[in-house]
Amino acid sequence: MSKPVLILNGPNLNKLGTRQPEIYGHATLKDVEEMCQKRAEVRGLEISFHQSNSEAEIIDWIHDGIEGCSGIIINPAAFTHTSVAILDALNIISQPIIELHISNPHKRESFRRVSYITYAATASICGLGVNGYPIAVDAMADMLDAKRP
Ligand code: CA2
Repeated sequence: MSKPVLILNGPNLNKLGTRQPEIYGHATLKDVEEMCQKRAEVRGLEISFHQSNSEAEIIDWIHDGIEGCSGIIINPAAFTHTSVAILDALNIISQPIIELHISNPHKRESFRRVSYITYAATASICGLGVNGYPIAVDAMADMLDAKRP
């Protein structure tokens, strides 16, 4: 039995769909989880989907993933631009890591152009709206298939 892919979401993403639809769209995080679940079923993956406003909780999930996951898809939200602690946790992970953003941070405020997380990411997806999530699930499935003997 293969290990689940962790899908981790950072601060304020629990409020997705309630404001700034011009940037983030109308889908809620529950809708996003369902999109990921559907794509994961098609690709034969198990996912474990989480959101937290706490940096410590996100780090604890990453630590659990050291032995307990086959890969990590992470939208660190604002922690992208601030958290050396999440970067350090991701650097312990040897499985594939996809950094994901709903918006394209590069065309927004200049502080969003800096990502600490990119240093640990195998790949990054941004600017595709919430469709980036099932695309990330597909990309993760492809990477895991490629690693299989
Ligand atoms: O584009 C992304 O996915 C971001 O990671 C979202 C973060 C932002 O700080 C990053 O620069 C880019 C913000 C998440 C806020 O989430 C909400 C979205 C809509 C409504 C309420 C919260």
